[in-house]
Amino acid sequence: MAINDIFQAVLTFDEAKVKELTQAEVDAGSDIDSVLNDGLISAMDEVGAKFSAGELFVPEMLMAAQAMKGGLEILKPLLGSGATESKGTVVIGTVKGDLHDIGKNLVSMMMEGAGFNVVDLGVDVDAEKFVQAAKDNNAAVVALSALLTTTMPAMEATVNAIKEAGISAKTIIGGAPVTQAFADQINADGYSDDAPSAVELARKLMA
Ligand code: B1M
Repeated sequence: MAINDIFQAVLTFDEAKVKELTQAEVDAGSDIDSVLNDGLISAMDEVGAKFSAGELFVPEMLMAAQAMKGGLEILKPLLGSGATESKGTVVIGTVKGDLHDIGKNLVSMMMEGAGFNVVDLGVDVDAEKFVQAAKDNNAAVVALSALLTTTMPAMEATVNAIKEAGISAKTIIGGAPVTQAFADQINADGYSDDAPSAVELARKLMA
């Protein structure tokens, strides 16, 4: 019941309540996997489904992600300690020359909400930094964001650098000017047009 309350609190964007309820579950010694998967992650899955159905929009998705993050911060020290299993590492960033980060942050938060270990490199990230981070963190997926047509070539440079470095991580790309055709052209492993579908894509590529 209390875990369902966490689910509802995320869906009503109530960060304070998510934190309070999550802390109460931790204090009560509840199963962390269940708090994460049935409380926080399923709520974000629901948010993703509502977004895809046109029932929620970007600002609401950001508020839900922020509320989910409140709970995740409480669970984080317990994650990776054997209490629960990470679903794999995603290295994410906005490519070189590009300072737009709202969409990238949303993807990052949704990835975290889905249980992935996320290494967020921020904005204006060059190819070498992506390669190094993918190596250092044994990334399963490297996610690239670009909002400018002028920075799309930096995606190609990054995808090439990752492949040339012999890293097995899958590369996925997104951002307003990016298309599936562009992903095919630069040999990226996948493209998604919004945050929930980026999560689905990462899940598929890691399966
Ligand atoms: Co800029 N900007 N901007 N801007 N900006 C755009 C992108 C632009 C379309 C505006 C316009 O002219 N109509 C235009 C680009 C034109 C083009 O290249 N075709 C533009 C421009 C030109 C510029 C500057 C060059 C302006 C100037 O200085 N002359 C400059 C560039 C700076 C730089 O990056 N070097 C610039 C600067 C800025 C601000 C700093 C002022 C600010 C950014 C603040 C920030 O991000 N912290 C800004 C903003 C806010 C925008 C608009 C208004 C909004 C972008 C946004 O956050 N959207 C934008 C116009 C618009 O889109 N209406 C515009 C909301 C966000 C949730 O959507 O990022 O698309 P989005 O993310 C989506 C999906 O794309 C997807 O998921 C998200 C939703 O679920 N997605 C991914 C994103 N990344 C993904 C990665 C994935 C998967 C999915 O990985 C697998």
